[in-house]
Amino acid sequence: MTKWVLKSFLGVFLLGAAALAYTPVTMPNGSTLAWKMVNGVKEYRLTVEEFEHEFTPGFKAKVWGYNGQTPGPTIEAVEGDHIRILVTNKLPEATAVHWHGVFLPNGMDGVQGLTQTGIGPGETFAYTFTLKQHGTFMYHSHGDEMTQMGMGTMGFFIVHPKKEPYKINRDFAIFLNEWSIAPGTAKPNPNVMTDFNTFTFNSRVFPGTDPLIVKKGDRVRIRFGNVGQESHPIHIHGHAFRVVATDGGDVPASAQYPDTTVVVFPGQTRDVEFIANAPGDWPLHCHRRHHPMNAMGHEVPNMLGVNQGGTEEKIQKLVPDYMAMGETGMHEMSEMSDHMEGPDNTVPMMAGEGPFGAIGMGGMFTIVKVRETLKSYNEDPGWYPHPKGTVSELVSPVKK
Ligand SMILES: [Cu+2]
Repeated sequence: MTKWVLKSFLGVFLLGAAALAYTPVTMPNGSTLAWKMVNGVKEYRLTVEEFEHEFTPGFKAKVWGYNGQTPGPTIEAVEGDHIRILVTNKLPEATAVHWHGVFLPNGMDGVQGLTQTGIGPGETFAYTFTLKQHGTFMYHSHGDEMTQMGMGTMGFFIVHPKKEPYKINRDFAIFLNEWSIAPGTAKPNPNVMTDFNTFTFNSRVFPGTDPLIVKKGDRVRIRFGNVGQESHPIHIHGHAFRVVATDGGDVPASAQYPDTTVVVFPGQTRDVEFIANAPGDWPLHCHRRHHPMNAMGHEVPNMLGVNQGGTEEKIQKLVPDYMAMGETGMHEMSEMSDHMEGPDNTVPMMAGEGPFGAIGMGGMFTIVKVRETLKSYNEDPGWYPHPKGTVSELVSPVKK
């Protein structure tokens, strides 16, 4: 398997890279699926299996996904391609893979029991079809969906047009998802319907999310996908974007409008584009208040404004991991987290250290780093060097 991937990856590199008629998609914290040509057909290989996934350093869980990744590696192809996807099932139960949004023969749609026999444990099925459209699509389990998708079986399926109407400089793809992973446990609980505690961009939580590195003036596309249980209003700072495509096709220019937040519902993809014209470190995050946060107990009593002098210590004698909500708010938690021992295998609710102190975020949060000059898109340029006189500053001493 490894040998095949390496060989085909080399094939992509040698045959594909020089001849690519499109800007390849960048999957922050993820990867693109290698392919090889077999008698005029682009052949891809997916193995669905269980493996350990890291959400951020110090926080791991056993999940299900494709080729050891959740989201699985992004399938990238071009309109008109004849493709074959070989799917091997290493799960303990049958599965099928649905190609969400892709126009194909009914029998290739990947719906267990309806359009095909389930792929049993240890079996490999082939899906063969020709791509008649371009756009951002997805693949995911369509057999025991609730369990399998709740465990992470999903990925992007991106089809580029034969000829790009204009040049995209940076093309990113971010899969949105939510999980329920109780602190100290090792598996997501797919039975949870509403009270999720882990909200992810490409199955990572901040501060484990890769930044999006772009150059000033770049035309940037970000593709979002969601096959989860919740909708996510994704917001960008410092810029306005337009939704240029959905999984149903391109949005005509006359129907596009500027916005700073795009809601991505379960079963949708949304492609947004903007010109990165403002240098800086700009957050890109879900705007639901609990989603750019990490795991927290939602049964915590509201202690805002309550003098708790000594109560927490007294309770901790009886319940060692007890933590009360801060009396001035929650930010004190992010400042405490560096010297406070939490439960095993989780991450502080608010985390990340910025150039001005604790950032106090988590979950669905990352940073778009726009720079006038860049050595490379693959190298984090560090924190934004603000021009003199452009940072908000203290003008009156704070009375303590
Ligand atoms: Cu959200």
